Amino acid sequence: MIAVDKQAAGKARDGVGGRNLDTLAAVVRKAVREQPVWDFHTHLYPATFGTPFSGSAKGADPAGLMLWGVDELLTYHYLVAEVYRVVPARSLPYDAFWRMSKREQADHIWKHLFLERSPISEACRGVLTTLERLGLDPADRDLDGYRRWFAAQDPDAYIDRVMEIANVSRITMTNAVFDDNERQRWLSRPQVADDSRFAGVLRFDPILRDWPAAAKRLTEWGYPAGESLDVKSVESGKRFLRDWIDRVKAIYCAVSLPPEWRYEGEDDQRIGSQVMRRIVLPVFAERDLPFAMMIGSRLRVNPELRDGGDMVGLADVQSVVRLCREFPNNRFFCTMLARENQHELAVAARKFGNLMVFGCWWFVNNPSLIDEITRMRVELLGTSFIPQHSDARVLDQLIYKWDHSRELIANVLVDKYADIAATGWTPSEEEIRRDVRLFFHQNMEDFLGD
Ligand code: FIX
Ligand code: ZN
Repeated sequence: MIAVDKQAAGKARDGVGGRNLDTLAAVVRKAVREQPVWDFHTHLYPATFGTPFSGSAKGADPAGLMLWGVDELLTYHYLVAEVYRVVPARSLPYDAFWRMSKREQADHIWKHLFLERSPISEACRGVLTTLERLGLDPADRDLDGYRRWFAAQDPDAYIDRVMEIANVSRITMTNAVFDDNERQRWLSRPQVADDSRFAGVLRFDPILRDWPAAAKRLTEWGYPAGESLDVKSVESGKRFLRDWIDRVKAIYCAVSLPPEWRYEGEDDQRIGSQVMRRIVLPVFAERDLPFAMMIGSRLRVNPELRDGGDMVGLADVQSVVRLCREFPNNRFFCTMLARENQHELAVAARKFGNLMVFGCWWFVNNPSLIDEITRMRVELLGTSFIPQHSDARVLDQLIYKWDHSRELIANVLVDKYADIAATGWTPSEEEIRRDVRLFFHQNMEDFLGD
């Protein structure tokens, strides 16, 4: 038991210091630092999916899906959007930027966001944290020096190195099977993802975002389906999901949905709601697989920025509530992109045990908002949520995404444990480690129902 004298804790909290609270804080920070995390959502791939940058290995694959190294870090779509704030398109037309090599794009971003302005945005700071944690010195500001270091790394071994530094136990992929490049890699090499470091997730956005277009593709792929949801189309849709759940060995299935997405209930005859009710949720209930909904991304408001051109919009939590109520045999993971949706979503999770809130997604994955959202969720949900996912698109990003989030989550937990310690209820180190394991691993594993 950590000896925290109630009075000292009370006094300490009132700001007159308290050696005991320091002890408690040290135990919490150690527990958070040492707990391996099962990363709930990333866009990462093993080297078997090919890599445009082969480092010390042979055989770079320009269309490869494993992204890593300093040039990928610098050309992250967050930074592409940021550089177009300081070098507008009239100075560098978008197509000219996209015609540049990855290295030239990285040079452009390094010059304008790191050298000519202080790299204080979260995405810029992330590059520096990653370099520093890899043992490179950001003070050198020597991009070519950093490149030489990365060029000496073997991609497959480097995955282990990054997972070790970030203390990530398992990486959950996002297998976007409507993406031709990815789908072909699965079809041409079924064991392409046989790598225990990575877990598969079936991502199938078009089926819920645009059924008519999805039905055309399903038909091309041997799943005859029409715009109207006749019995044959429903069966095809279900067969498609079952086949790909098996192919990617999905631990859950996921979509992102626009802010306008609505589910009005069992009488809602709009095509998207019918697809949800008649194809998607029945298959997931049958396969006992949770369904992750990432809601609030308005895609390509500036298509010239490609992945950097998406933005946020206010979404409807009541549609999630209706699904949880109407489908009690389905389990739902949910994260929302808009800051303004976070409170209502956390309250909704208090009402439905089949709803698990996760992560500070994308535009709320910033220190001030991670703190706000995590603090509110602990106050409303205790230890029964998944505080974060990395959403890493570049392998090395695991390092900074978790480094920054662990610190912020620890800050919240230190305050929350101090509050209960002030009452005399002092958690033991084991209890703190148990709670931290819930946040970083067990809640996910339990909700997956493994
Ligand atoms: O829909 C998603 O999974 C989003 O996370 C991505 O599409 C987005 O581009 C991203 O990288 C956010 O961090
Ligand atoms: Zn994502």
